[in-house]
Amino acid sequence: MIQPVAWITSLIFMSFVVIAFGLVALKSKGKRDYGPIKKKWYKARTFYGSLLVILMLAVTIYTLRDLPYNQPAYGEGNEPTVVDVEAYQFGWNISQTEFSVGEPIEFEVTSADVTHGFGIYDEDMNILTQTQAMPDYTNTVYITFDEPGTYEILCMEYCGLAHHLMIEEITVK
Ligand SMILES: [Cu+2]
Repeated sequence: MIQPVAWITSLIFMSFVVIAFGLVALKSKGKRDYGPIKKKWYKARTFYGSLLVILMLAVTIYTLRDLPYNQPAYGEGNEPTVVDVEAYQFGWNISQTEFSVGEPIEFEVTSADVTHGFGIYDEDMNILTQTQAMPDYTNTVYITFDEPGTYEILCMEYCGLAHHLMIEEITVK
């Protein structure tokens, strides 16, 4: 069924192309004065081009005026709980490990030695969010837990022999 349909459709479109070529070939014989047409459409091009530039400029200025985004991630008056996280070989220093459902949290993640990975997993070992823990640098990651439970923080970057021991639990009530 598809084969004949494709064949007929192709034929129809091919005949369109042939007709278009034929028309252009026929028309090309006649002499026309292109001066006025050219002038008219150059004017139109300048007009629409300028309009586009002005429009895009306005849109760009309007959408980028808030950069850099320094407003709070959860909106005004809804400041997240700031939690300091420091990864080290081989463990985590976390300033707070108990949270409430619906509480916006901002993890400020850094490392004391080498690069680690900060990953938060739920009880089924699904990753919820992650960022790199880098020495002399702080990465911010935001999360709001929707469900109570015990969540695990695992290192996501191989960082040495006891990398697999970098496990920390956080509780959400
Ligand atoms: Cu690590």
